[in-house]
Amino acid sequence: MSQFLVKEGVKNQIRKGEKLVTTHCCYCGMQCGMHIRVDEKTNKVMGVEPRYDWVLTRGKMCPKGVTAYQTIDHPDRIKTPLIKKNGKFVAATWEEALDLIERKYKEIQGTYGKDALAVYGGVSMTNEKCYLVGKYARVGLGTRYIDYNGRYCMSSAAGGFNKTLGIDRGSSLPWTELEHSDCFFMAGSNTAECHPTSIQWFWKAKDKGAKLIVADPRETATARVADVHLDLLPGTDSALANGIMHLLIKHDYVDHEYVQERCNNFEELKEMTAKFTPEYTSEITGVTAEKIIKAAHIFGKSPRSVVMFARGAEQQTAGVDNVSLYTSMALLRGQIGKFASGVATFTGQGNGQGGREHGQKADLLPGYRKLTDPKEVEYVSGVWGIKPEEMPQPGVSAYEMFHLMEAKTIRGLHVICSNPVVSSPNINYVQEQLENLDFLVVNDFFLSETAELADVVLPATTWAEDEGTTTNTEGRIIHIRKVVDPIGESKPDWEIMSLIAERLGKGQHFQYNEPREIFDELRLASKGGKADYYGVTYEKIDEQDGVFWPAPALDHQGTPSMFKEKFETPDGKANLAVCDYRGPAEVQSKQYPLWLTTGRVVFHYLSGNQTRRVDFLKEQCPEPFVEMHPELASQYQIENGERVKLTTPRGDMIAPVKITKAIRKDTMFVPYHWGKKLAVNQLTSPALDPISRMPEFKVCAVKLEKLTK
Ligand SMILES: Nc1nc2c(c(=O)[nH]1)N[C@H]1C(S)=C(S)[C@@H](COP(=O)(O)OP(=O)(O)OC[C@H]3O[C@@H](n4cnc5c(=O)[nH]c(N)nc54)[C@H](O)[C@@H]3O)O[C@H]1N2
Ligand SMILES: Nc1nc2c(c(=O)[nH]1)N[C@H]1C(S)=C(S)[C@@H](COP(=O)(O)OP(=O)(O)OC[C@H]3O[C@@H](n4cnc5c(=O)[nH]c(N)nc54)[C@H](O)[C@@H]3O)O[C@H]1N2
Ligand code: SF4
Ligand SMILES: [Mo]
Repeated sequence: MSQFLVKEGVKNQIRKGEKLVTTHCCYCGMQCGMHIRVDEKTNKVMGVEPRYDWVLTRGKMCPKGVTAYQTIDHPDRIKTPLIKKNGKFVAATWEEALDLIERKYKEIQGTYGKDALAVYGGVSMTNEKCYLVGKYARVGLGTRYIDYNGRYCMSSAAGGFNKTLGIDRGSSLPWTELEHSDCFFMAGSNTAECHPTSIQWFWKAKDKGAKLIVADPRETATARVADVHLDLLPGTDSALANGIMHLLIKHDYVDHEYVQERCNNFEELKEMTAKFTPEYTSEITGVTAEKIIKAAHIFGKSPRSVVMFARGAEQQTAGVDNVSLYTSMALLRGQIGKFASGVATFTGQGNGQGGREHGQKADLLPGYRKLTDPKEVEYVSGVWGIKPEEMPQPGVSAYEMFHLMEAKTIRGLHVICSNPVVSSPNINYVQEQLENLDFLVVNDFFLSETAELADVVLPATTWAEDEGTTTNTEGRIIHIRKVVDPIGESKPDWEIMSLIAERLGKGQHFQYNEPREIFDELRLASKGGKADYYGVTYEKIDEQDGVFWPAPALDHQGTPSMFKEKFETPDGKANLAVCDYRGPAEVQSKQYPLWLTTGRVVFHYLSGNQTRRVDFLKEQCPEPFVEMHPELASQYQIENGERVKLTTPRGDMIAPVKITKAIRKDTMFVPYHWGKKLAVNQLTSPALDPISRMPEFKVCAVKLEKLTK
């Protein structure tokens, strides 16, 4: 096996009468290695074993991962297509469901044009499926309107990386190098709860003396063990990063040779950061000047540092600026392109990296090819067997599609692998738009809040019922293996899309017998693009236990470390970010005097449609809560556990209070894993980053009320 494979001396047990199928967890971007235990006689899933010899996660898994197998044959699984009749779902055959979809799609497109249908994808699917969603929209339906749930997740990281480094690969280094780093600067990442199995690498480094700096309005479990916790006001990351860079320049921690040879804009950056003195930075961020200075010295002195961030810094209207500025901190120190140093975002969903490379985005084709570039369009048209002029134009971002539904530009929607009526901002508005559609189709394996609104629900398979690949948070492409046959009459999404395309007369473009054939087409479609998968084959993935993209040729082993020689910008140099501080879109007022931020807990995953059905996870965390500081609670005479009301101009919710000193006094935190009246997204702001079109999930102004008994 490969040089990356590490054995820790622990062997997985194989029990009599069982087989182990080697695969990866279906949830977050860590993609922990696991074996699923299957009864050889009945072919039923029995349980799970963490995989000790998987190089990145080494036998570690979190509570979601070890219970994920329980969702495979769960009693709530949708086992047949469902058609809504008189407001109620009725079980239907595939023929009936496809007949109806064909009729309605033809009717809508016949009357209002091709673009009246839209597709809303997701990245809990394999690369093969994600790739096909883009092709299904553009070739199968012929619509320009396609976007996906990663818009709410990785889009600001993508925007910032493209701007500074010229390519959107979530990590510049393989994470197995992290144990050799000297300093981690982590902004807006609740690492211990959201990427739990990555923690082992930080601890390994810490045991050898590495320093940890955490920027988060809350004292998360990770912030608690940090050398400096920068407890910033939500939405002020750009000021903080500018402030740190001011000090890196002032104390001459800059790697001048590197900056001179490999970066643009240093003088402009110096000018911009001049005003971000510790005092001015402290005024904006609410972090004391002492802490900012301490952090800058630790970071500045570390020979091998890694700047890392997650949605806390990215889900803001200044998300792209924040990513660009934090990345620039690493550039000033000359860290990107060196061993055990660099920059990385924590990828959210299991295939959050791969799923954004292959054409689910409104303006991108496979391999990160641009829909606005005629040459790129010509190339992909060739692979897809269509004429370049048949390729639809770029569409709009996920949230902006709801505006087009309101305007009746979009009249039919196919949601594949997302639950937007829970996960979008301002969901009372979103629900209204989904209810007003002429026709809504949802592919899911559990009846989500969004599926409840559908006219037709198509039973998809879980990750364990199909083969494919995903690309983890490092950029490593890995193999997801089929464990059992599809449950009930469910079908993998690629098959469902192919069946519908066939009905619409596009069957010749969707002739696949198995996922490998789709992967081979993806390899070709991405060949020569930025995210080049041409040299990646299933065989190579198995041989090497993962392949890092880009791998542009069949004899190429992949690229674990990026930017060693040059950046992917036109001139090969990185662009240092010159961005002033821009505050959040919403300001506090007398009516809405506090800040609300939102995020996750370790026991639930995203909209909760999967994890809320697992008894153990439900028991650990049955409902949302409002985290607040004891001083804020006492100001409002609120006690721990008491139910309070939160209101913004968009909606309100009632939830119990969790009093903790581990949060700023002016900020409250609510996890977002529940729907309907328990959904915090009734409150959140739909203001978008101007470049990435990412909503500002992490900051809005809110009113807190004690309920009269
Ligand atoms: N348990 C669990 N793990 C998950 C997921 C899950 O749902 N549950 N989802 C996966 C996915 S898709 C994603 S995207 C990732 C998300 O992973 P994270 O981004 O780590 O998770 P969040 O809870 O969204 O936000 C992280 C932190 O940002 C902080 N924060 C809030 N506002 C700000 C701000 O203005 N600036 C800064 N610097 N910090 C701020 C919050 O206090 C929070 O601690 O997790 C992945 N892993
Ligand atoms: N307030 C607030 N809102 C947020 C965030 C936040 O931090 N705060 N974070 C945002 C982020 S980072 C994200 S990633 C989004 C996620 O938002 P969503 O995309 O809504 O999240 P999921 O719950 O993963 O929805 C996926 C749905 O598809 C189903 N599913 C899973 N795998 C498959 C498959 O292979 N095929 C099909 N057909 N279905 C499948 C699941 O059952 C589930 O119903 O939420 C965003 N919303
Ligand atoms: S949710 Fe993430 S950390 Fe937990 S087991 Fe799955 S991949 Fe690993
Ligand atoms: Mo995400």
